[in-house]
Amino acid sequence: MTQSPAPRPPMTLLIAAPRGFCAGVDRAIIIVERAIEKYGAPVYVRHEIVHNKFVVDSLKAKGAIFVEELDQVPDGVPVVFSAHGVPKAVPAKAEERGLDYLDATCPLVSKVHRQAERMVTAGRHILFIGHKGHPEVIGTFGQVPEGTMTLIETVEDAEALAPVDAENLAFLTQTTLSVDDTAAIVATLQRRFPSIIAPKGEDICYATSNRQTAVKAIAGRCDAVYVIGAPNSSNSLRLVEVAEREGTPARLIQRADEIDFAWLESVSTLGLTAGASAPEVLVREVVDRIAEHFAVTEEQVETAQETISFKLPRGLEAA
Ligand code: 2E7
Ligand code: F3S
Repeated sequence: MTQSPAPRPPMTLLIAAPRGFCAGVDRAIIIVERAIEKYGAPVYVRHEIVHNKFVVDSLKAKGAIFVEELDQVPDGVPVVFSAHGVPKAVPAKAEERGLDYLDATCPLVSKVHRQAERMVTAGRHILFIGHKGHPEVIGTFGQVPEGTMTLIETVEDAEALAPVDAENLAFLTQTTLSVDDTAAIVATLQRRFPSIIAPKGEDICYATSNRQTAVKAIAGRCDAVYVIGAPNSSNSLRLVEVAEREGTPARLIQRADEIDFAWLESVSTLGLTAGASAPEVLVREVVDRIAEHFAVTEEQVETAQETISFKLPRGLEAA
């Protein structure tokens, strides 16, 4: 007699919304796709267009070639700059070489770039709150002359800073930071340097803050949280931190094959979210894989609705 399979234990999935792709990521991916349609393959892309292997591999399959530096792009082929932005020297070099280039920098990053230029023109020294080595940080530093911007990563950095002219400061931030950590750094700077100029509006973007609010809303009700995203995705890493700070164990996974079922053994409510560069198909893949092991009940928890979209660069609009 064949034995019937053991019943699957119950599992509630609380799925945060908003999650996943933001308007800047949608736009950046479309730019690569349209560039391939317009110019034909291959189209080069400087840096991962967004920090997600699945997205990068899908675009590779369509004819994109990913490189880290412009000098890896052969003469005569078009190149796309990633959503994270590039130092000014990069488009300048592309022009010098006569390369066709398309800039997929998120418009919200470009806005920070323009503010940096304006602040430096006004004679201010900029304190830039961000994570060392991240491409967005490298791109923003590359908008202004060397020595006019200082990186602040932590409250300790803000406390230790000894500026040449404390009366002449401004600050800006990376777009994907922790809202709470940044508020603490800004409070420190404003206490120490009361005349510091703040950015016009918030630099942390709507997508970053909405995803943090959403994961915060579910974390307290969950035994554990999975964030779908890549290890080099700043905004995804921040979502793990936010969940952990609510006292809930949280982990980053890229795809369903990284699910640790031993970790889920004592979990009856699991939170799920995805970073701004992680496509919804990967969320579905994770849900479906969990449903093979558990009797799943899904609940969407929505803390905001997003309607924002960005225009494409001229020449790439739909026909
Ligand atoms: C561009 C910018 O690609 P991501 O994972 O990038 P981060 O900056 O979070 O590592 O996510 C989309 C994105 C976010 N910010 C793209 Cl500046
Ligand atoms: Fe732009 Fe924010 Fe997305 S800066 S690329 S809208 S995460």
